[in-house]
Amino acid sequence: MTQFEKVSQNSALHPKPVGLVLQYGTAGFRTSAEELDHIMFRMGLLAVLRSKKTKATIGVMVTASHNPEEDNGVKLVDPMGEMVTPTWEEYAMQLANAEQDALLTALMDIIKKEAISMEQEANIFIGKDTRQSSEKLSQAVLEGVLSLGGQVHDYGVVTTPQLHFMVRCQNTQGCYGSPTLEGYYQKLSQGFVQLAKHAPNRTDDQKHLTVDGANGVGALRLRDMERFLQNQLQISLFNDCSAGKLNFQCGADYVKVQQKPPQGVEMSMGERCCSFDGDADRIVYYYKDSVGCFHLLDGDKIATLIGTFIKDMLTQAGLDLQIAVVQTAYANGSSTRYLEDILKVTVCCTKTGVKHLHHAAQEFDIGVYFEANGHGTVLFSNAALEKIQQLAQDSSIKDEKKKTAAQLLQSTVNVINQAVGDAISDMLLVEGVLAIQGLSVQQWDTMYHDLPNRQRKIKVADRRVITTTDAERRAVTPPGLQETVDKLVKKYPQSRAFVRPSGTEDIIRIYAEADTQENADALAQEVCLAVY
Ligand code: NG1
Ligand code: ZN
Repeated sequence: MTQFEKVSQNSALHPKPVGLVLQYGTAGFRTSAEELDHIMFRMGLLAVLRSKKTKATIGVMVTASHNPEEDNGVKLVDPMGEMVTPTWEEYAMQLANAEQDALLTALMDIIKKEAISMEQEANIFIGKDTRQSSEKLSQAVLEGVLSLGGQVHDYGVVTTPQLHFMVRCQNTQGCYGSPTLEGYYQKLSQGFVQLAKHAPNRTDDQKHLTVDGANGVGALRLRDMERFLQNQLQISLFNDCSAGKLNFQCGADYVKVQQKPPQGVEMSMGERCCSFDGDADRIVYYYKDSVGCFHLLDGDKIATLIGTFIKDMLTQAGLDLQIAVVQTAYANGSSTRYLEDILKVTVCCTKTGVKHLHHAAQEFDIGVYFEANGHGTVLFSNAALEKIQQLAQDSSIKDEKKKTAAQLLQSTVNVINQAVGDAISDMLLVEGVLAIQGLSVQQWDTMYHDLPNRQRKIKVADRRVITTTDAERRAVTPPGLQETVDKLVKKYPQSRAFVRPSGTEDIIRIYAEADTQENADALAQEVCLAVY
């Protein structure tokens, strides 16, 4: 049997429902788990082609992140651990949406367009989250890969950022780390322990952190990692997968959107808490103040903390490297103002979706990028990495402050997962920075005050009727919508609002911020009415 006959035969075991059309959105394919079997098999096929084309290992992650347990999804991971390039998102859709009898033609078409040599070997890394459907769906990916003669390493249940990390390690011949869970835990924890050494006299309270694992994979893998942290962090883990439902009334997305604490977490006053999302690529922090009032420290606050720390260290180390913070339209207006006016760093705004932020961050020596929802990381250019490493290893430096700053920068580099936003890695960096700077969560919170804001979503027949420009901050169609939003915004002090179609769900999202919560809510409500 030829390879293609095998594909044809096996694909019949993963039939596509006639007429079903799915989009490769911001986070890959994502929908009800029941609709995904054929998609998984076909993404296995596509991963093989991508691997042959790039002559590198490609990742396939099965997850629907913060979405409900009943959903699932899949995305491809490119050789350096980034999201797959846009042309290949198109191929993903061609392959996924080809009717059963047209699958081989669609496959051949990609092979021809990309001039892929089928002789080339292919290596695929597969990972999955804890969803019940993930087991069977990742098996379908595996069958797709094997049908087209690819080799597979199945990492089983890992966080999304762990799979990205493995792919990057594998394709950089170990320069980035070792492509194993052990390698991941070792690299990140060593970076963190080095940071923590610069804050020697912390009390147990200061070392204590409450973590909401969203009943997902992040909880499991954080448990594995604890033994590497040398008691520098004392974690109380809740929503740890033992009983509750994934993402249900817990997790980073719930906390950020609802602006309230997750269920199932014991929080005492003033205590530092954080929530991961369902695949542990997002994190938000929060605490309850002395009168029981809830305070959220989201991706913007994390970016600001990290940006400030790195800038300080660069100054102390005497390193002239350009640092920028990349945000989206969802970034709180106060954070943007703080970064530009007080911290005086370059701030860029891109479209929603990590790939856009990642791309923009690559333009700088050091690019800190975070979505307000807590997805983000820091990218260092090769030149920046070299300068930091050289300085950190330079034994001729006599200036202690300079030497320490260089070493702290080097440890910061080690703790960061540069492949993609990573809740565990971001948590360790935040914990390290707070420790070094001797900051409590309340002190961190006072860096700037968030403008009250409200996010809403509405179902519409076709979300594509709304198109946007200016990093999604202005609506181009339907005609008249933006003018109405502009008029509404004028009614409220310090306000801002925008409307955009979601890239991951069949909905329209509305965002509003203003001087008071009442005004932010009222503005969001009025904008919702304008969209209907
Ligand atoms: P959409 O559905 O396009 O808004 C959501 C998040 C993004 C990003 C992606 C991928 C918000 C408002 N949007 O995108 O930031 O994280 O999911 O998971 O949080
Ligand atoms: Zn996620």
